[in-house]
Amino acid sequence: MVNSACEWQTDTGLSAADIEHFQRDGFLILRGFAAPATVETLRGIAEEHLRREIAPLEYEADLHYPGAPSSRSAEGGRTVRRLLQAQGRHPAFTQWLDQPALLTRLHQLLGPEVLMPLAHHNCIMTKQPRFSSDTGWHQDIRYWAFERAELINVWLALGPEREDNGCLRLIPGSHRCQYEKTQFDNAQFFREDVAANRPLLEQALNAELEAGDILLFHCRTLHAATRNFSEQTKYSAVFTFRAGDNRPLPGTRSAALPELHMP
Ligand SMILES: O=C(O)CCC(=O)C(=O)O
Repeated sequence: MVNSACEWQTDTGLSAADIEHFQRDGFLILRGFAAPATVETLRGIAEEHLRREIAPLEYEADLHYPGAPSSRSAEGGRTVRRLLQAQGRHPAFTQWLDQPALLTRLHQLLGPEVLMPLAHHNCIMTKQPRFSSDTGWHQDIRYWAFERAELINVWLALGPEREDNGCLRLIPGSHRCQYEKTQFDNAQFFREDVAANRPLLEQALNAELEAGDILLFHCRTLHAATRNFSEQTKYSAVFTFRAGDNRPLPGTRSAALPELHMP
């Protein structure tokens, strides 16, 4: 697990070692990246939108993952998994995304032209006690369609993320592996019952985060998470980015919404 001491007050960009870590492991944690005031603002918006059930929303019941209520009308059926289209919910999200410290690092990893697709992630994960679910091992690119499988997710913790509240688990280096179709099930989850997958699964690490930490991870990096066993909702704001020359394939879901051109 990478623990880069990256103070939000001073901007030195990613070091060569950070970049090498990201390229090798397919993820990188930058500690204390968002200022406490930013976290407080974004979290406050998320709490209010969750309380008022402001659409667009994804409900746990819609996905049928293990632990999720069986339908929206079942007990806990209105448990929200994600507040969708986060960037459009409040100007504070644009402010968070537009800050030079983040842009500098994205340019270091993606090159001179960086875009943020509004069609993928662009959400606040709201992992709630009691009715949240387990997300199996997967690569985010599984349902995305771009010229190259080379997008980068930025996951901002808006509170502590631990094993007991369902922090992300990631497999270092899994973004560089080549896979057979048989290693995945029909829903593109990496199968835990396949012997050939075990050596990789045994390398999984917990991405434990504090509020304000960010986790950058590659869209091919295998990751998973359990449901939230704690008493508090876990909030995380998640966005994805691509290089200018890695366009969405026409006619796909990835091309269905506009994209933000990042400065
Ligand atoms: O927090 C979780 O349960 C996993 C979320 C995730 O992996 C995803 O949305 O791609």
